Amino acid sequence: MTTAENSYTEVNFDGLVGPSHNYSALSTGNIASLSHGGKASNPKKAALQGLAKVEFLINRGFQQGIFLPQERPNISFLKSHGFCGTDTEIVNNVFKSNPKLLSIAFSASSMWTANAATVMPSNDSEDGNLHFVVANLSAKPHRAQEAKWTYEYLKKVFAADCFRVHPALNGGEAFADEGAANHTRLSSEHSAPGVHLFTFGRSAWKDLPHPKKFVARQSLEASQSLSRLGTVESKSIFIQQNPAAIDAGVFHNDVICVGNENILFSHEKAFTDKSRKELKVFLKKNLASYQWIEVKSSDVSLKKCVSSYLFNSQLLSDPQNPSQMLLLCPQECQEDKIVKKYLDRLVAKNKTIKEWKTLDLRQSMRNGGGPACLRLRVQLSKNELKRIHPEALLNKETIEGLRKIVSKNYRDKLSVNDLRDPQLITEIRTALDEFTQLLKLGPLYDFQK
Ligand code: SUG
Repeated sequence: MTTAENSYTEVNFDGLVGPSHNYSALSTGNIASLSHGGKASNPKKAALQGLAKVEFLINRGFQQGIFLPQERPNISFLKSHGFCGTDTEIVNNVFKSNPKLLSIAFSASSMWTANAATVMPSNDSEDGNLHFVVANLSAKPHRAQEAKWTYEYLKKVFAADCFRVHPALNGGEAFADEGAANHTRLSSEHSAPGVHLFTFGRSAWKDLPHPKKFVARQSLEASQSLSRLGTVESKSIFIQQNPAAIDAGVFHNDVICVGNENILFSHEKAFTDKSRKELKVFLKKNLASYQWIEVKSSDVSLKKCVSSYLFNSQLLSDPQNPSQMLLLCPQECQEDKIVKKYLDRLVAKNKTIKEWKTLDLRQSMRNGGGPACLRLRVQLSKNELKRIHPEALLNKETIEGLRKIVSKNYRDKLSVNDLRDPQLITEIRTALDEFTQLLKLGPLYDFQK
């Protein structure tokens, strides 16, 4: 039975878009990233769009937390590749010798906090702790550099002894892990014990079907280690992404599947046939009641799923009316007639998902990051909620403060060539310094130490 003391809430921790947000085409397999490479970005707009999402959710009664942007350029990363001198000299030399390396060092990709870690809550874990396993993101160099800072940030925010923050998995490519983007928790309600769906794209050692065009990021072996570390093995299933979906641009499972409480919303082509069958049996056996809404290709094609990011929506239990859910979608879903028609039909006939809304997150979408990519979900009991670093939770005032800092310090135009401008480093550091002062979370960055 759920009482006030053992009730759980979901807090979404959004990644604040950093001042170096740009389009560098760093992510093969991610169609939006590749197709926008070289275009000018608007970091100010990107961060304001993200904050507008957070504000929208707070106004609707949801709890929100924040991940501040990571320090960029990552000078220590560049030094580890043999560059030396002052920061300006390093940036200039890298730009001349290997501009891709400079793009990596400036990447603002830590905004997509669905890839920060995998979260396994205390109502599911055998040891009764809330577990975070930081994602190693080892499939892409610009993302792999995020893990170290993410670990430190999580340790700071979730410092109490009821939280277990595990460092990223060791073992390189064989254990490549992309965090919560390939993990779905289902339960009859947030407070009830749940089951864990771990999705992988390949195996390091097993001979499994694999995509032909792109390389799958998450390994089965990594997913197994996550479940072990979170002590949720007895409630876990490991399901394989459909290689054809990966080839169509589904580089993370959250591009084609989202779950919340007892609803699983996915496309019929999300998983291999074998995994789809196993999942059916698993859900039947482990959940008293659930609804699996599977969208057919004849209703929405794989291609349209990727271009509209229909499944990268946030499926949220409405705090005002917990038996109902809201689907928060990117603007692109409104603009696609077929997707819009599907969503209108869904909310008209579904008894739980009663509303869909859209937000403009185009700056992030152009790099392949929709609403669900921008947030890490954390299920917290009432007691655990009291024990997290309070400054990492947002309210209207702190959102306004962040907005002011963004408006004052962020550029409204940034192209890859601008990354060598020495003034950019100063602007970035000023913004990061002001964020940490506002939220009293510092020191967080090397330049502050
Ligand atoms: O890892 N894009 C990210 C998008 C991550 C989306 N996250 C989830 N689906 N949860 C990625 O591919 C593009 C960066 C660039 O090209 O500059 C990028 O990293």
